[in-house]
Amino acid sequence: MARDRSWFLFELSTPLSKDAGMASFPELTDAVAAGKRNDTVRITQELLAAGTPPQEIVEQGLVPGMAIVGEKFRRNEIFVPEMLIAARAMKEALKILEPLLIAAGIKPKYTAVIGTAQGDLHDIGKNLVAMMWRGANFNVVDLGTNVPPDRYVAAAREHQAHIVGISALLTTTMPAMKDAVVALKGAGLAGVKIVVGGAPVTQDFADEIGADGYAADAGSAVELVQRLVGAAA
Ligand code: B1M
Repeated sequence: MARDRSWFLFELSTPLSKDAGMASFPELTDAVAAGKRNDTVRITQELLAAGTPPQEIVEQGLVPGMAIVGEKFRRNEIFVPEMLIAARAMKEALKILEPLLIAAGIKPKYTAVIGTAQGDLHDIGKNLVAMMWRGANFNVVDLGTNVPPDRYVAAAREHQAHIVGISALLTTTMPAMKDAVVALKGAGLAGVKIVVGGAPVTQDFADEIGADGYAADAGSAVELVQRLVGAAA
């Protein structure tokens, strides 16, 4: 479903500063969405030098940039390479901001655990989803591939996760996805939402195994988890 972007257009036409030429959030958002690494770093540094709090730079500059990337990816307007380039730009800015955020004791509000189902070694799609969740300012704990059900449960408990994501690329590992969902539901972890995805997975299968959500691609996976935790824009 297309989201109302009128707020974003407003932001685009509203510079932060009255001083012509000063860095603004919309400029930063544009730079990330276009994967312009040097511009992203420069604007981030300029915003910091102007006294902008790092958290605002993340939430109002970088995250909206990755949201645009996710939406374009979902609509097949851009593809994996563009997405990776944008993520690289965001990562460079985060390298500058993360120490400042940590020093200020600021952490992402939501945590997501993600991994590929037991028996399955495919991780390209899972990594893209993890990257987009990070881009949406989730703390992401990546368990890697071939993850047995009890590891999802242990990690969800240890990290007090809001989301557990399970990816599967093989029809033969879809039953392991179901086992993980059953284990997570049986563990009685309050408030944890389970989301699934991967090429052979469908909404029907997700419903059948009792998952809380299904996403067909990394862009939709962001909207899904934001909706599930109640953080949707
Ligand atoms: Co494999 N492989 N592979 N493989 N492999 C497939 C999946 C296959 C379709 C190829 C084919 O036969 N045409 C086939 C599966 C058939 C089936 O079960 N239906 C297959 C097979 C059979 C196998 C082996 C069994 C081959 C063999 O050894 N005989 C073997 C299994 C190994 C194992 O896992 N135990 C195997 C091995 C491998 C490699 C190791 C060589 C390599 C994986 C490398 C890696 O991941 N690090 C590999 C690859 C690369 C592929 C293909 C070519 C590409 C998969 C991929 O990365 N796609 C694939 C054929 C194909 O798809 N064309 C194939 C790109 C990626 C961006 O898309 O992963 O779908 P995808 O992720 C998307 C969405 O699905 C979604 O978002 C992503 C981004 O939009 N998504 C989620 C994914 N996870 C999500 C989670 C979410 C939400 C959305 O929420 C949590």
